[in-house]
Order: sequence, then structure tokens, then C-alpha cells
Amino acid sequence: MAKLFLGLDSSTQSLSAVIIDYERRKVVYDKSLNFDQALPSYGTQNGVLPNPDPLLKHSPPLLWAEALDLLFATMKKDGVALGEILAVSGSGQQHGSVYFNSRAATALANLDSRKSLVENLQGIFSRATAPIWMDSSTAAECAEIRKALGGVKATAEQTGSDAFERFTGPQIRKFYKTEPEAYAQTASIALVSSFMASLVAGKIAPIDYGDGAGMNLMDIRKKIWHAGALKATAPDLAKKLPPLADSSKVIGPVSSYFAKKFGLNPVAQVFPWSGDNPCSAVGVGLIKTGMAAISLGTSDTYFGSMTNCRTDEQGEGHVFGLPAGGYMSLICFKNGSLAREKIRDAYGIKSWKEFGELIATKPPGNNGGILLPWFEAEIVPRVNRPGIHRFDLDEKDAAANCRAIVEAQMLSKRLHAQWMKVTPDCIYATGGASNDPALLRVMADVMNCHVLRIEISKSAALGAALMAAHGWLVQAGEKPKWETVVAGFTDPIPGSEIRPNPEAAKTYDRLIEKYAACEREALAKTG
Ligand code: XUL
Repeated sequence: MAKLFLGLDSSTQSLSAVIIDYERRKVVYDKSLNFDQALPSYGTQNGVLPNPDPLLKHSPPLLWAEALDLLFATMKKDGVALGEILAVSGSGQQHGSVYFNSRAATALANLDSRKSLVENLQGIFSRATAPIWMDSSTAAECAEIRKALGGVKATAEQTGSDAFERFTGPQIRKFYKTEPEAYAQTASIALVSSFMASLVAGKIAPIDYGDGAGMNLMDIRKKIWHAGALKATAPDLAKKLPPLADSSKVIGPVSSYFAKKFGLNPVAQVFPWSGDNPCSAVGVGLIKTGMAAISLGTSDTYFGSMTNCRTDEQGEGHVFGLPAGGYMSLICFKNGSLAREKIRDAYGIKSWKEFGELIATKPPGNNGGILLPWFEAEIVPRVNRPGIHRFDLDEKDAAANCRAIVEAQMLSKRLHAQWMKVTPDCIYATGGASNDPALLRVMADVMNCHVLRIEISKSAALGAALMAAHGWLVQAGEKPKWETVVAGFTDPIPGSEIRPNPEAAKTYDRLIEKYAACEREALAKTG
């Protein structure tokens, strides 16, 4: 019998499933469901609830639950051998939080397969919506937590990151300050990843070290809840947080809800889900120190693997746990694919192919034209007031603006990743936009590094499937090596390598100075 493992990915805009046949080293199923299109009644835009305050970004947890029902129904309809799946793990957009009341644990343990998940989950939340990673409304709470922990450097050293607006701790503090009664009614707080795992397992799931590190609440070195950070965040928080766990520690079998309703193997094991970035790191095979990847998704992220924990003194970057052991360093740029889309649409460009062709009509360096695409408040560099800034760039020139946004995104990665001290031999490109050769050409030239692609752009879901396989093998008493687990799944596509062009690379060595000066000028303007 084939050894099948399922990886799910609950991202900002969609829910995806990847199933691997472990022995044959093959992805045998790959499907995505876009939230806005599949479930329009929730009224989300790109997976987020519209709000007049541009800093407030929430999503409905029931949308994610309904999407899970729909995706399982789709897999069943597609004839997927759900009864043969041995284990399930998953990935979730990081930092977002879901608030359960005291009825949740019982409701999860008794999910009734004759009803929908949404019907089963009525009345179990102490907060109707979940703040997600795009939210920037907690600057005051960040300042309070940072002060209590001893400043930027000390906060990063203890929790892996400076206090960030989207991180779960500052979000919990804001909830406690603004809705103290609802906070008091909260019995358990979940991340998006542990919320989804709780549904699949039918019990409150633990938080894994990878995603736990994105909360400003975990002691990054000891991998336990950090007492000082909990105290600085909200009262009684220790009681409301689930345990932290290694991603290979089984939670239990799947809830009978999924077995009865969709024919999932009733003894299939559920493993702790992790954040999309830690899962992507596994999904591109980042398991040895010094490897690096760039993910081009709703957010763009640049991450590398490291054995020992080294944090960013300046407080721009993050350290998360790596499900394959050790740590990953990461910087996150909020203005990723949605910003590229805004430029594409502003110039009436019909397709990404046309966008790429326009980029190629302009020379590397774009004749000095620079665009700072802060359509949304930005994370790196920290920008609280959104705005677009052009330097030596004609707003009417469509091709120059397309080239400018991609160059700015790559230059920003190069500039702000210096603390990571990773000088990789090559960069793995992943995420939806990594299929776009024009973007990868700019990436290779700006980073002055070979760029490689793996077969599947859904690296987070693939990483989750590999985590399920690894966990299952551990449970079976085998001592699987991560190199062996990922082998064959994360090999680069033959011929996909893009080598930097030495002349273009020299141009960017010069342009990075101008880019940095433009950033300083724009930051001074936005305050
Ligand atoms: C990482 C981050 C985003 C989210 C959504 O810190 O905020 O990458 O994980 O993808």
C-alpha cells in the first residue's frame, strides 16, 4: 500500500492541499481553494475583512473552517484515496490568533458529522474575528511590551524578535486592554495553525516551536513560554495558552468527523501544524545551515537556516524554530504580491506574462528610477503611514514602473537581510510568483546569486506533508533523517537555474546605495 501523507496550508487568501506518495517521491494531489471566490458570503477581500481603518486587518475563523469542509469535500469528489492517508499536518499564515471560550474543548471533542463544521463551531469563540499578520494596529502595545522586556535588542534576544504589531503577544494585549470582558471569557488562544490542527484533531492543539516563535511570547532558546513576556502582555495568559510542542509529537488520530464524513482513515495521525514560513523552509529543503530562500506570496519573505540562534540587534528581522531542527532567520515584507498586482492593474496590464515582457524592455537599474511601493503599512522597513514614493521615475511610464517595483522589492531584501549573515551559494525561489522568470532574473541579478526553483510552488503545503511523513516515521520507531525525508521532493527543476549577469550585478552594487538613500528620505517624510 502506498504511504500517503496530507499537507494543508491555510494561507491569507486560500486553503491548499498537497498529498505526497512517500515511497514514490511524488506529489500525487495538489489543489487550492480561494477564499473570496469559493466563499463570497464572508465578504472578504483577498481573504481579509474590509475595514475603514487601514491598520486593522481581521479575518473570520469560520471562513477557514468552512473552507476546510469544502476542501475535504472536493478531495472526496476528486476521488482522492482519503482512507489511505497515514498522517496529516499543516501550515498556517503566521501570527494570527483565534480566541476560544470555555465551550470550545467540548465542542471540538464532539464534532457531529451530520452537521457542517460551521454549525458545530457555533458559540465557541470569545472573539468573532481573528487579527491576522497584516494588522498594524498595535504600536502602543508593542512599545509597552518592548519597554517591559528591556528594549529592542533585549526583546529580540529573549523572544526571537523585537515586538512587532502583527505578532500575537501585542495583539493579545490590545484585546485585553480594549475588550477586557471578552478577554476574561477566553479559555484558550490558538494561532491559525493550531486552530486548524484543533479542527482536524478534534481537540485543542499545541503550538509548535516554529510558529510559537512568532508571538513575542516564547523563550526562543529554551522553547518554553517566557514568563516575563507573558506578564508584560496580559494577566492569566499562561492558563490561556496551549502547550508548546515539537512538530513530530503526535496530537492524536483525526477527529471522527472527518473519518465519518469524508472517509479519512480513522487512525490517520495528526501532527502539530506550523507557520507558513517554517513549513516553506521544509518544503524547499532548507535543512542545512547557510541555505536561503525567497518566498513570493501575499507577503514576500527572505529566510535562511541556522544551527545556533542569532537574533537581529536592530530589530527588523525574526528568528523562528525550524521544524527540521535548529532555527531560521527571516525578514518579512508586507507589500508582496498585492503590491505587484496594484502596479499591474494601475497600468491596465492584462497578464503576468505581459508584466514580465514590460520589465524586460528596461535595462537593469531602470536608468536610476526607484519606486517605494508601500501600498500597505510596511513591516521592513517599518512604515506606519502607507504611501508610494517615486524617485527619478516617470509615473506615466508603465514598463519603468513594473521594473521599479520588482527591483525595489529585491533591493530591499538585499539591504535589510545583512544581519542574517547568510551568504548562500544559491537561493531557492518559492511562492505563487516564483513561476515568473522575469522576477527571478531580477532576483538573481540584485542578490548576485544563482536562483533555483523546485517543482511545486506550494512549498508550505508540501513542507507540511513532509512534516506529516517525518512525524509518522518517528512514531513508527524509525529514526528518519530530514535529508532522506525531503530527498526527491525538493530537488531543483533541471534547467531552472538562473545565473546572475555580472554586468547587471555591478549595476545593483551601485544602485543599492541610492535605494538606501531613497528609503531614508521617504521614511523621514512619512515620520
Ligand atoms: C511572517 C509573516 C508572513 C505571514 C503570512 O512573519 O508575517 O509571512 O506568515 O504569510
